[in-house]
Amino acid sequence: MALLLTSLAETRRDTDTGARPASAAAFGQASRPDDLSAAVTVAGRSLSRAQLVAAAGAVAGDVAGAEAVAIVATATLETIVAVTGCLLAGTPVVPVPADAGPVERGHILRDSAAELVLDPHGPSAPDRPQLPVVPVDLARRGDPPAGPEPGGGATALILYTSGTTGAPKGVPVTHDAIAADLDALAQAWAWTADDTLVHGLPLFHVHGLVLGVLGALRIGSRLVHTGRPTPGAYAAATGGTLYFGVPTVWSRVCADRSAARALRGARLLVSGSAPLPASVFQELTDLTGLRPVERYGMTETLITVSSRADGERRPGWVGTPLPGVETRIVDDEGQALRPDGESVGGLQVRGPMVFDGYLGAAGRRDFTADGWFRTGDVATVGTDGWHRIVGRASTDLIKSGGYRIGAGEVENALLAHPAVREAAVVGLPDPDLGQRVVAFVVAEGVTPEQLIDFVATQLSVHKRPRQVRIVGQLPRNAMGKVQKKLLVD
Ligand code: MCA
Ligand code: AMP
Repeated sequence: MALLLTSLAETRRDTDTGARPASAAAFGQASRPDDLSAAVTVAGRSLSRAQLVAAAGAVAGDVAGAEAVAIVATATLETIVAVTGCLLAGTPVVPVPADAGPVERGHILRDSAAELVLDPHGPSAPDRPQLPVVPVDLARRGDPPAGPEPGGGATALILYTSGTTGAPKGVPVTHDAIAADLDALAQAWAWTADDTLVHGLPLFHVHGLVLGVLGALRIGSRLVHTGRPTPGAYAAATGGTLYFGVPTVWSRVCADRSAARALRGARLLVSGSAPLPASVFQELTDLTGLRPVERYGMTETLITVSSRADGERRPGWVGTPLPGVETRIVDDEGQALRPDGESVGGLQVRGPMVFDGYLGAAGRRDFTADGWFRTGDVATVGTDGWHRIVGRASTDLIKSGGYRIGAGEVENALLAHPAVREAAVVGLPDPDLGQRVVAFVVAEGVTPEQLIDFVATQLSVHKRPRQVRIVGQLPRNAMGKVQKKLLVD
């Protein structure tokens, strides 16, 4: 297989003299001038490629042989070093949102069977006290273990993502899937080592971690992570050519006109993770002179559809399938629909970046017999192959600020509060976040604010309801099922 972190492997080869395994000294020394310049910057702190490889080598020594390693994924250089170290060692990485509350973190650690926790901030108390917690120290130096590279089919990451009900599910993502996706994106976006990638997205999801970190490391472009994805930080990043953001970020950039104008020198602005409103597309174009590239994907499939650097960009449309990807839309019976720009159906995808099934799940329930993954998104495809995402089949998956949030997980968190008798969670349209999480709750002796704080302490903070409405009863049909459509209306 092609090594996932090819450009880092070059750093090792350049500093090594032959076919023997790279030595510790070799990892610590740089022979190319660019190995000494800042390759990765996070919130103003930088590492050269050689420093990154050396510090990651030390981590690799800590984690080699573990079944899986959890990383408390703060937006820091330490997280990038920790992830790189695990990948070099062939150890699956389980990124844990830094603000995950005890319920969410406990589930992720248990379900993934992580054997140790890498924590950039040292040994804080995790929710499984029996797990060893290893700090990440940028000053340490080491070699990855000199064994064979992991097979391309080996799991690189186990990412946790919301389903409609219950706790988040683990998505194993292989080295090969990531490599295939990044190479396809590099082609579509003409992304090269000459680029400087700028973004400030969280490092525990596909967007910020796979595209935003592993993409830069594989392709060899410089990475400037701004710590937070604020308009001011994007504007202040020097030398940026390629910028990533979720629609909320782009809409906030547009609201800060001087920040938007500071991006005029960029090559490509890329939006994804949620629908980019046509009005934001237009405003961004007017302010920056750049028509944003939109792309579509999922944790389970990585990015599968995108517009191209050398092609048209259409507001409201996410482009055409990446090289190697097949898509189709189907009706309720699973019959393929014609790509005529009008028929609306369930979107299914196939390709080398699509996962094989959820961690621990028996069978491939979310795949058709002939291997197509049912995305759960509803789309239309034009005669020219362009895709438009119309919405989601289920109202129980909410996209807020680009985060995928399962209504069931938030409902369960609310029901764990002693004052709550019933709860129904929906996503309502929101001008800033796309959708905002709103909870309708039957409860006594508790305020909406107390319930919002309760969820924020049990789960990741971004999953908290932005609004709680205390009601006398929930609308139910004759079967007793909550009628969420009535709540949304
Ligand atoms: C507010 N805060 C609270 C509470 N209320 N803390 C505790 N309890 C409360 N009740 C604090 C938060 O901790 C935070 O603190 C601050 O208020 C602001 O938080 P919040 O309001 O949640 O942030 P925001 O400004 O609304 O965030 C918008 C955002 C964010 C920055 C756009 O949504 C974001 O980063 N989205 C990116 C999501 C993403 O990467 N998705 C990719 C999924 P403090 O300031 O101290 O932190 S991958 C994917 O979708 C696929 C594959 C794809 O296609 O890419
Ligand atoms: P996640 O697994 O968190 O990556 O969320 C994946 C979901 O995000 C998809 O199933 C879509 O519903 C949504 N999504 C991602 N990119 C886009 C996009 N460009 N336009 C519309 N929806 C998107």
